[in-house]
Amino acid sequence: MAGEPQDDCLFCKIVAGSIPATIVRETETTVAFRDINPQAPTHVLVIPKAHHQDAAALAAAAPELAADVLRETRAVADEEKLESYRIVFNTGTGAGQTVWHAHAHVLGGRGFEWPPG
Ligand code: D5M
Repeated sequence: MAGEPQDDCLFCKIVAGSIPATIVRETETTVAFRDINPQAPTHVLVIPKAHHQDAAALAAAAPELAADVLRETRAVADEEKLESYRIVFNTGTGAGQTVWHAHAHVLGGRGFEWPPG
């Protein structure tokens, strides 16, 4: 069910503390931790604690929680002293999503091209 922890979800396990992560921020509703495979000098993932499979599902089912995630991307950027940065929500296999728990990538510390790859 939307929002409920999933036994087979990697990010639900990070929320539960049953697998380790380098957590940089935590709120009542969100966790931010460093990506295990960083694509930029700063690469932090911001996730809702509740399980939603992707950003689209999160926005539809829990828009206030989606706003919490977005607010936390700003807080991470401030803490990491990023003047400019990229926020990415890969949504769906074709867009490169590999973990089926909604997450925002916060990437910074280098330049970025447009259009993205
Ligand atoms: O992004 C999923 C991201 O999750 C990808 O950049 C690697 C990251 N990842 C996978 N496992 C871990 C752990 N255990 N800790 C931290 N980061 C992790 P996607 O947009 O779904 O491709």
